[in-house]
Amino acid sequence: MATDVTRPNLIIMYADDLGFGDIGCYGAAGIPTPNLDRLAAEGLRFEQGYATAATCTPSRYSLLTGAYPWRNPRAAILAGDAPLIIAPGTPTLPERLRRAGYRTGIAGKWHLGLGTGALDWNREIRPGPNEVGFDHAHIMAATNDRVPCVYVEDRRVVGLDPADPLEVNYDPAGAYPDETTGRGCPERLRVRPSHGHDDTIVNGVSRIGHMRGGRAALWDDERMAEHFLAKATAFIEGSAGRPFFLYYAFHQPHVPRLPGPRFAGATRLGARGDVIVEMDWCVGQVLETLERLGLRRQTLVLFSSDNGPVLDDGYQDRAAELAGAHRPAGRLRGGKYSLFDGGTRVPFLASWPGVIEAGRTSHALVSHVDFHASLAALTGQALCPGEAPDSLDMLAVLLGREGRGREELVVEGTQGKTVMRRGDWAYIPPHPGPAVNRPTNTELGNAPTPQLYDLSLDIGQIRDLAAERPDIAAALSARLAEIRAGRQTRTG
Ligand code: NG6
Ligand code: CA
Repeated sequence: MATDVTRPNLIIMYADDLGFGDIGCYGAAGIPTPNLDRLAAEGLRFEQGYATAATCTPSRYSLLTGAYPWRNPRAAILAGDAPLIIAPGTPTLPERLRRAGYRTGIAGKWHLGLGTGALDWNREIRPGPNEVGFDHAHIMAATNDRVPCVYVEDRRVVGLDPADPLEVNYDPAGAYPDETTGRGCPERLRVRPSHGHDDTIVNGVSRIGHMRGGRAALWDDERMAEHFLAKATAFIEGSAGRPFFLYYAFHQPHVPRLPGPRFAGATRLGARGDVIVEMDWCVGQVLETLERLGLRRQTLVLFSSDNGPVLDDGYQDRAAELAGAHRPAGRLRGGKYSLFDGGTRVPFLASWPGVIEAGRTSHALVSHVDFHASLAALTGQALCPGEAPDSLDMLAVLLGREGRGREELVVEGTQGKTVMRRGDWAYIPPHPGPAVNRPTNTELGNAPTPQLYDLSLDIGQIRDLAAERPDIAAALSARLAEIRAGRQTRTG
């Protein structure tokens, strides 16, 4: 069948905490990722592809809205019972594609909130993904280390027994009288927390937050990968004859890292390496599904990660001890939570056989915030002022037809603290807070004085040039202030 270049199927596969150095095609030696390597070999690999923030909720917010996360003060790591932070009616990416005739679906991690507050998990759960553009949604509410540990499909908790209602709260003093917690019963744990994560125990793993009831609906961590994969492939299969948009949001390699039995021991790096191999297998299964259905050449596949890597993110799974020579962020400094590039520069692949030339590397600066305007352009839609306010049309860059990407980009570490990228320069304003986050052992990039790095010469951000080039630091500082004060960065 001929390729329809105006209405290809679109798949965004989005890893959770996967670093710039974590997969083979980005230099990882100890973690075999043949499927992602094949995706890169068949398409385009980006050296300067960025998440908009160094944590999950803000990045995902930008991915779907085309807005920088710090424009919305609620776009911060959310509790599992937080309300939805995208207002229904917002022209999100799936909403836009739906208007263009696409069937839209999400399988996997949501973490953008559900409901409007005081959510009753036993009734219809809305608003949620179905209210902001997804025809079909099979999700976990937040993260795999947060309650509720259940799946939600199209506004309903899956498999809930009405006789055993589900209750959830995030009150630090909110433990239910009959609840077993990691704090109270550490002997019941099969993975112990290293920091936090000592509330409700589910499947022998203590989580963040309190929950009780809903026992028939509890997920099985070891089967989560195949669970979401089955939903993703069923969605593709169910879209026959109609262009589709699938947002496949992996839970790997976020904590707790509990690979399925086939993948336990797949690497020498412990569970963190093993779940990356498991995720890579899922990528391969999706590609195989496309091939089997004859859709591979009619599908643009984008793969990336919501933020950079972390080894110890709260459980004693030996990730740091077993990492050996593996550098999850590659040559980058910092990782998840960091203002340094390790926080946000992530694996970023685009593949569309027959349209994107195979096996190339792009050095263009590009961000997930650009998916919105780029895919709007691909599907022939114009953006109105105020819609997807920070998203730039980078379609030619994503398709490898143009080597020049963004001239500038604002990137968030955590809590609305930002970095200004322009050309090869990264300017980190003075930010309060510790230089290092001790529990995760991450260099955060906070400093009382401004920092300036030339990434073309110093990808590891070792040599601070702020004192040598105060002119550039001042110009970038002024530009950052201007963007942050404005309502959108896109003109026209
Ligand atoms: C932090 C959690 C961390 C992880 C993160 C969110 C603690 C001590 N740490 O607060 O484990 O869940 O939130 O990760 O609770 S993210 O990838 O979804 O942003
Ligand atoms: Ca994440």
